[in-house]
Amino acid sequence: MSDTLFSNFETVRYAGPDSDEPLAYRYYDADRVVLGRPLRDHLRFAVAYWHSLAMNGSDPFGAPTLQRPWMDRSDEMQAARDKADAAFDLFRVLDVPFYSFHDRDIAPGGDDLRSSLHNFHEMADYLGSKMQSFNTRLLWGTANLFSHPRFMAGAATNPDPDVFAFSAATVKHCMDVTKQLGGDNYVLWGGREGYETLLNTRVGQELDQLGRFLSLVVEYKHKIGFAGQILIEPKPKEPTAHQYDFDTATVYGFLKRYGLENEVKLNLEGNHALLAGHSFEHEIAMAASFGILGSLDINRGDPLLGWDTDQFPSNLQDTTMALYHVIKAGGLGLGGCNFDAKIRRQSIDPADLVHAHVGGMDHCARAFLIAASIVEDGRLDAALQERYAGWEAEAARDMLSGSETLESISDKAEAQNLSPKPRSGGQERLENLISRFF
Ligand code: XLS
Ligand code: NI
Ligand code: NI
Repeated sequence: MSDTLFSNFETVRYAGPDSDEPLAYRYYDADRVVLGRPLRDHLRFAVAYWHSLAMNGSDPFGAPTLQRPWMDRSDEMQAARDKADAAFDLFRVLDVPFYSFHDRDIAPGGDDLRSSLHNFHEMADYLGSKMQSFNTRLLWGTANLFSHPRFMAGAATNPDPDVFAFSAATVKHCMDVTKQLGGDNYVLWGGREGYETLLNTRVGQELDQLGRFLSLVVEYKHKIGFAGQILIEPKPKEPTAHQYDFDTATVYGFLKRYGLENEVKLNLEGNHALLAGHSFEHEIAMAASFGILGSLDINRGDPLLGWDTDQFPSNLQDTTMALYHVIKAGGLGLGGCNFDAKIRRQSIDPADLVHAHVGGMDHCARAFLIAASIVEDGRLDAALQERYAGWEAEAARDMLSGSETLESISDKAEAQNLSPKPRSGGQERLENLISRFF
């Protein structure tokens, strides 16, 4: 492999919290065993190909600011190979266990379906050969069904059946490649699956199209014996005004309607939670309670802005509480912490990309360690235990088990002439308890 953008960087090492080195892990000691497993296996960090290799810094008001060597190659397939070489060199520098991609991040689209698939498979083989000599594995694959103008009115929800078919073919091949590369998950983010105005939209029909599309994906997963998870990534707005996969609760309702709640889990993103008017921890706790927590796109948004800024996570309390709920849910399993996060448009040096990931990984590791200590301490758990203790009594459990009716409950309540006394929720006491861990 010839020189890449990252050849000058050594592999970043754990140096401990007191280190002054600008590029070192202070908390991410990958082999450190916490709650019975090494940090590496709890966190399962992934680099997102689109933000870190494909993104060029353009925004709605300005031209690209990031000029990467592979971006001005006239031979697009050579550019894709150069980009892949740089990607794996970045993975080496970070010593990161996973990566993730869209089909269009790793290979240029052609003019039609056949040429697009051809490019994609050729580059998948190239990545496969690189993965032989690197430790970095594939966390998930996905298809970009939103950038090309053919998808402007949606992919699965497009009024044109040919776009549905084009999308189905694209996803089929992307699932094949994800399996070929040993990916642990296949993700569907809704992209353009939503609408701008009801004047031109039949929402009922579009939801049925989306439900059918997802059923086809699940059937195909079983047909090819893909052992990974199928994940939907909720997002409430952007690019369309009304996205069908609004948030955890909406997606769960959708999965139930189409009978897919035991087949599909969620890839939850911090910034998307914020756009939905929720917190990341809310979305995680909701998904956990439905049994559909799959993986995390660990990033942050700007609370002052209404769009998806996809910044690297840096709010310690937010990340800690998010990871606390992940631990309480039993961990991420086949999922991971994917940095669906991009450097700012002025961060034009290759070093900025390295700093961003090292900081992000270290931040999450630190948050995880704090979350683990809250779990080990047990006082937060004990407070909840105590608050709900009334439900342990047999008479209370009967009300939930189906053995009581509204009438029988009423009879008993009247016989006891109930007069429940309000009890404090103790929020400030619990907030004070949590702040002691920081
Ligand atoms: C966009 C989404 C996207 C998905 C993958 O907002 O977060 O990046 O993670 O298609
Ligand atoms: Ni996002
Ligand atoms: Ni995302």
